[in-house]
Amino acid sequence: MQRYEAILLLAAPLSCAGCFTTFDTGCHHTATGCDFDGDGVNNEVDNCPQDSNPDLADADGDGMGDACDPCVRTKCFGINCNECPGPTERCDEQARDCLDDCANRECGPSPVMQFNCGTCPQDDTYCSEGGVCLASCEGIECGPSPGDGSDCGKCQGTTEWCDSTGHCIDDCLNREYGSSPNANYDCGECPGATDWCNSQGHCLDDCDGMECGSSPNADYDCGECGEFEFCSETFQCECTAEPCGDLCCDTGEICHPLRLACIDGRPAVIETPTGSEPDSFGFAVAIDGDYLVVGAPYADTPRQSDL
Ligand SMILES: [Ca+2]
Ligand SMILES: [Ca+2]
Ligand SMILES: [Ca+2]
Ligand SMILES: [Ca+2]
Repeated sequence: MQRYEAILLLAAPLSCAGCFTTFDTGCHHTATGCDFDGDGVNNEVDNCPQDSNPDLADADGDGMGDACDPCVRTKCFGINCNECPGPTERCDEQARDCLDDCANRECGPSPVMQFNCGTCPQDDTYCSEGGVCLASCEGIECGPSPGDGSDCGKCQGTTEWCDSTGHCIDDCLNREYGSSPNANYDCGECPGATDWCNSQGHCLDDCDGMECGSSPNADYDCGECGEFEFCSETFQCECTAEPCGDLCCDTGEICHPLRLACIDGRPAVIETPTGSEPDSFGFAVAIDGDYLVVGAPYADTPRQSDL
C-alpha cells in the first residue's frame, strides 16, 4: 500500500503596511493619514478617496464628489437617479433632492404622491386639510364635526352659509347687488334707473357714455334725441342738418353766427361801400331782423380809419 504524507501549509498572518490596513482576508486602503488617489487630499476628507479630484467639487452637495457621484446633479440615487430612502420620500426634480411628502403632516394623504401620512388616533379627532389631527370641533365653525359628528355651531350672518369644510362664508362678500353665487341670497338691488348687476354683483350704468339708443347689456332705453337730431352709431345725438350752439337747425336753415339762432336764408352782411381797404365805412346801413347797423366813419380816431 502506498502511503501519502499530508502536508499542511499554514498561511502566514497578513501584514499590511503604510496606507493599507488588515481587514478580513486582505489589505484595504482604509488607514488614516493617507492619500490613496494621490490628489493631495487625505482619505478622511476626500469626497472621492479613489478618484483624483483636488478641487473636491460636489455640485449637488450630497457629500459625494462629482468625480465619483453616480448621480452628479441630484441627491436622489438609483439607476435612474430617482430613488429616495424614506418610505414617504419622493425625488423632486426641481429641488434635486429627496423631499418628505408627509413633512409636517400627521394624517391623511400627502399633497403630491398621496402617501398615507397616518390615521388619527381617536373617534373624536379628525384629520384637518393640513394633515394635522384636531379635536372634535377644533378649527370648525359650523355643521357637524368631521370627527365624532357633534354639532359645531351655526353661522350668524343673514347671508352666511356653512361650506363643506365647516366654515361660514358670507355669500354676499364683496357683492353689493344681485343674487349670491352659492346660496342665492339677495345681496341688494341696483339703485340707478339704468343700472344693471353684473356677474360679480356690482352695479354698472348700462347707459354710461350713451345719449340715445338701447343699452348693450340690459336693453334699457338710454334716451331720445331732440328735434332735427338722429342717434349716431356711437349712440350720440347729432344734428340732421346744421348745428347751431345747443340747437340743430332744420334742413334749409342757417345758423346765425351772432345770435346762435336758426334763420331762413343768409344773414345780413355789412360791407363798406366799395368792399375794399382803405375805405370809409360809415355810409353803409344793414338791417337784419330787429338789428340795424350804421357805420361810424373815423370813430376809432386817432387811426382815422374804418370802423
Ligand atoms: Ca485623495
Ligand atoms: Ca479624491
Ligand atoms: Ca455629489
Ligand atoms: Ca448625487
